[in-house]
Order: sequence, then C-alpha cells, then structure tokens
Amino acid sequence: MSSQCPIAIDPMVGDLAGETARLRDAGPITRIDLMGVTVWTVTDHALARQLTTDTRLVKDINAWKLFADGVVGNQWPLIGMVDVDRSMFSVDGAEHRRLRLKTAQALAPRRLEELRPRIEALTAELLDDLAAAGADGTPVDLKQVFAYPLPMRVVGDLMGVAREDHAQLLDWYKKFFSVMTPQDERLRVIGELDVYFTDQVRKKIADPGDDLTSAFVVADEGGEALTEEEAIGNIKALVAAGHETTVSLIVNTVRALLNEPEQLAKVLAGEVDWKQVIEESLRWDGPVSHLLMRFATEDITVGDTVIEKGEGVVMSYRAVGRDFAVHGETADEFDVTRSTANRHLAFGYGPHICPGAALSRLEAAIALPALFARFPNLRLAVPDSELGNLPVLTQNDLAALPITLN
Ligand code: PLO
Repeated sequence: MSSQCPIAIDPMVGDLAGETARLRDAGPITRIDLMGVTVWTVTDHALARQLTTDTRLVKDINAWKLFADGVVGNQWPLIGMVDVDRSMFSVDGAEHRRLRLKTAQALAPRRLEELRPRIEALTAELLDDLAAAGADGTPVDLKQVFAYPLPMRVVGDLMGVAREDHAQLLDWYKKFFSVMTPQDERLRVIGELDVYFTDQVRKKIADPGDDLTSAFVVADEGGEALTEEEAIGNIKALVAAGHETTVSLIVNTVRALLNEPEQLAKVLAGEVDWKQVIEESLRWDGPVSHLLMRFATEDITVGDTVIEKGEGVVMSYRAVGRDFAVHGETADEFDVTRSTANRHLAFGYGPHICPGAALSRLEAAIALPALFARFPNLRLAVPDSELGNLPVLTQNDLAALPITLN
C-alpha cells in the first residue's frame, strides 16, 4: 500500500467526505501530496495515539529534510502552518511543558467556569444580532453572523486583545488559511500578524493586565516569565487556534442536527445530552482535517512501513474519527446516541493535545442550546448538497450556513 503513488489532497476541498473515506481506506498510514510536497499521513486511531506519543517524532521544522534542504520554503502555500515561531506548538519535551504551563493553568476546567457568564453574555448579544438579521424569515448566514464572531470574542477576552481589533484579525486569518490567497499576500499577512502580536506583547510587558498574555510575561507562582519571543509565539498560536476551530465546531454541529430532525428532537427533549452531541460532532465532522506536522528524528518502523528520518508526518484527525475498528461499520453516520462518540482524537493526543479543548467544549455547550432555545424552528435555507467548504486544506471550514429562523 505505502509504496503507491501519494494521494493528492484537494486544496479546494471539493469532496471532503470522499477524500476522508479514501484516506482511511488507504490504510493506517499512507503517503499524501500536500500541494506538491509528499509526506505521510496517519488515519488510524490506534496508530495516531502511538505516534503522537512517540518522542522520535518532533514538531521542530528543522528536523524536516525537505525544509533543511531548501526544497520546501516560503513559496509553499502551507509554509505558515509549519514554519512558526518558537512556542508550545513547535517545541517538545521539558521546554514544551514550560511553554505550555501557564496556558494549561488558565484553561483548566475549574478556571474556565469563571468565564461562563461572560460567554453566555457574548452568546446572548450575538443571538440578538441573528434575530435582527433573520427577521421576517429572511435567510441568514449562521456562520457569518453568529458562529464566526463568538470564539474570537472569547479568546480575545482571554488574551487581552481589544474588540476593535477583532475584525482586522479575522480578516488576516481568513487570508492566512485560504489556499486562494496569492503567496506574496499570505507572506505579507503573516508579517502583519507578527507586527501586531509583537506590539501586543510589548504593551502587556509595559502595562500588564488580567489576561493570559500578561501572565506569560510576568513571573508568578505559575513559574518564571517567558521571553518576549516565546510570549509572541504562544499568543499567535492561541488566537489562531482559539478562534478558527471553534467556529467550525459550532457550525458543523448545527448543520448535522438540522439534517437529522429526529436526532435534534431527542436532544431538544432532553433525551440526549448536549455534551454527547458535541462529542459526536467532533468525531464525525471535526474542525481539523489534517494537523501539520511532525518530523521523524530517526527511522520509525510501523508495520511494513518505514517513516524515514527527516520525513514529515500529518495526523488526519477527521479520518481518524471514522475508524471502523473503533466506531464500527456505522462510523460514517452521525448518531448522537453512539456509545463511542467521545473516543475521537479531534483535539489530538499526547503532550500536544489541545490545551483549549475544555474551553471549546464550553463555548459549544453554551452557544448551541442557547441558539436552539431561542430559535426552535431553525431550518437550513438551502439543500445540504449546496453547502461547501472554503478552500482551506488543513481545516474543515464550511463557507457558509444559510438558515431561516422561523
Ligand atoms: C497559525 C499561525 C501562527 O503564527 C502559528 C500557529 C500556531 C498554532 C496553530 C495555528 C498556527 C494554525 C491552526 C492550528 C494551531 C494549533 C491548533 C490549530 C494548527 C499555524 C488547529 C488544530 O487547527
């Protein structure tokens, strides 16, 4: 299997369901072509757990032969996903634990309960906007009006990023992620984000506030201060990860439920817990299609495949969620009563498991019931077959979710 020609991942994401199935069916680990660059991807649940805890695979891009040899560089459209600043996202081992500590503390479930009233208030505000936009049965884009602004506001509060900057940040990230953005423009946007977050960190060093960026730059009982470079790397990682993915979690869950009225009825009748719905959505249609990337520091043998030293390894978490060995032969169906729903790796696994998982679950667990309570007659405004993804190779981003409110 593994010696076959690499499966080309479609950057336009024209048929995500078909592609996910093809990847899974190609075997536990298979070669893929990411916009001209060949790497491995893992689509098997057990193997993904094994390799995300294998210390021979590291996040440091300098371990990637294609990068070190200059074959992959600034002209590759996905370079911004892997050639990142030093941060908890790009470092392993003891240094990784140090860089992640304050974030893990700030995002611990107990601390998050303090954020609940704020998230509820932000949700209520956006539901008012939605009601105004969709009055008189006018179709409205649930993503644009409701799901898109919410996570940025939550992570903005957490990191101390002012509301007046959110529109600019959202616009930069939209361009950063889209494969349609010309590469010179993407590199310019990456530069703008760099300038913005450098400025942000310097402001907090000069005048610390009650936010996580400030916590990075001051010494406290949680540990010594991070360097300016480390704080910048961390804030960039957290703002990007904290907004982009949770938008999709909310949108994809609403879409799935609107397509399954009987399941939705059970949820609204209280027969199925929202927590369970959220887990099944993460498993079946999670926000991350492909997580870039880890690099082999030595040859790693997996069955009859050898990941050679210097090769790149992607985790295709959406395909992992459809693993028949874990979820049975109905793995491709959305079923809120599924007993294995929470056995997904949508937040990754191992030391780099998403530190924001509990926050994202909390946001969804507030936003989704509030949305359906306010608009019990929510419907898709177009046939599901007309919905499509944005041209974002790594993320599972619906372009829009047109709905009617009543
Ligand atoms: C975004 C650009 C930043 O400068 C660096 C960065 C760090 C964390 C990455 C994020 C980027 C992209 C989205 C990622 C996030 C971690 C989790 C999130 C990959 C590259 C996911 C899973 O989508």
